[in-house]
Amino acid sequence: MKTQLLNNAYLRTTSPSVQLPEYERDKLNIGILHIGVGAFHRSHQALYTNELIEKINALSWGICGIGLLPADKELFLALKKQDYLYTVQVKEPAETSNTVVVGSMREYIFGPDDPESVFKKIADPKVKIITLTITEGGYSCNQTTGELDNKAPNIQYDLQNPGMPKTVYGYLRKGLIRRMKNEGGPLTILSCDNIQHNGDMMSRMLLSFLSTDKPLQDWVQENITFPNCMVDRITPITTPEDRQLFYDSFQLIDHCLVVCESFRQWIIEDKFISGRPEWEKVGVQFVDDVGSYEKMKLQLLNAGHSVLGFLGSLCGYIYVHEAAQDELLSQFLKGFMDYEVTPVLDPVPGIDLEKYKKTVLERFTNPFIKDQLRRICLESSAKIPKFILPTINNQLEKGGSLHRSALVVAAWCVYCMRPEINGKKWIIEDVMAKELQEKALESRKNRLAFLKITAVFGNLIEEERFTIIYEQALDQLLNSKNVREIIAARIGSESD
Ligand code: CS2
Repeated sequence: MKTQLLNNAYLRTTSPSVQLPEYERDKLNIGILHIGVGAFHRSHQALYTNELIEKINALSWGICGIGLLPADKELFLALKKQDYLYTVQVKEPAETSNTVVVGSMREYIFGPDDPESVFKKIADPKVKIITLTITEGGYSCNQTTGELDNKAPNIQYDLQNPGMPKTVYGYLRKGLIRRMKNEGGPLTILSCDNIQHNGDMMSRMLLSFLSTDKPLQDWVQENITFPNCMVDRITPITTPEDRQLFYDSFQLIDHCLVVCESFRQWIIEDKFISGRPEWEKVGVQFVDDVGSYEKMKLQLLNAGHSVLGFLGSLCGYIYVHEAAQDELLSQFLKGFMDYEVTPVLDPVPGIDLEKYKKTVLERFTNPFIKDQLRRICLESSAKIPKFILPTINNQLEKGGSLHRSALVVAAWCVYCMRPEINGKKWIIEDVMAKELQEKALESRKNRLAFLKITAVFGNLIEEERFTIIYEQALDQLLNSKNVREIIAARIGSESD
């Protein structure tokens, strides 16, 4: 069989080895701009949209991808060579695995090389929705005040240099000014990041960024809606081995391959001011208030990931499934979910929490996706405030258990201290790496030093009930050679 690069020419092949889009892709109009085309967007929203276009010929909802970061260039060039086609490979046991080529992304603009085209697209009346996956840290929200971090260098830059922006807010400002002037019509901005009330957060940050431009601010308030939504699908970093395996199976080269689990969920508040795709036809749930679903997912699944990320790494594991299959770690995680998270969750309509937790634990043990603990731990300075701190703060208010959360934070501190592990240099992949490492190292002498990072922990250091348990946990981790013993001691019961 002849080998080939996945591209438009391949769509015309008479004997494709994978499932191809059957709709007329050249008739697809751009109705959605997506900022931040990472693996998750491609395994989730773009795939749902692909299925919808396939199912009901929804040709007005094609996606234009947008990259704003210099690091996005590599993917942009690879996608461009493939006419923006890529494959999603669901990795599960044979009966649930499947492989499909996604055609919903018709275009891609790389902002740093061509900002003008980004502004133009934002102003285009045919565009009705802008979706975002810009990561938890991408919103530049100050953890202590909950407001836009005006002091962040890129925000400062964009506030002072409106011509050539660097941040999502700078791009939006220029594009929206044009949309307002050209009467491009209302628009929905849909954040798809793992943040509680992600839509509200986006709206608050954007309006604050626009505070010196009253007419635009007013226009945004009247013409843009920001639904909250909960997104879920575990999507590891694609590795060269994944691509090789794909090639070996299908004789097709795809530099933009995405691998993921079969589970997926997307729950959205139905507040689309300018119309929306009928995503409910492909399994998306629309609700009036997504708050309790978001909270459940962030504080159980995402936080659960972080628990395995730090403790699993300290135990020497590389992959999530290895850590999740370790009886000791899974018991600890179960206790964390049952005794520390569950008591602070709100009732979640239509969801059996016990079942949900069981499914999360099962998903973590999936060995086929080879999800990396490294992926989980990266950029934790933006994740912990969203995934674990709400639980700690709620438990402080309620006088509930904190032993496990405190150990997790202490484990993160130790994780940030390590100069090397198994002879390999330990790299903290985090925009705050320097500060994290400095404060972690300082903790050897002053046990509470790590908690002084207010950008992450807010005022947690003032909460004595937490700091006493945390100090104890850190002490134990630093003085013992056996992490497992310390974890075992904290499995305990509800009453601790
Ligand atoms: C993970 C998430 O980044 C993380 O720490 O918890 O990427 C997680 O895999 C997704 O949110 C799953 O929906």
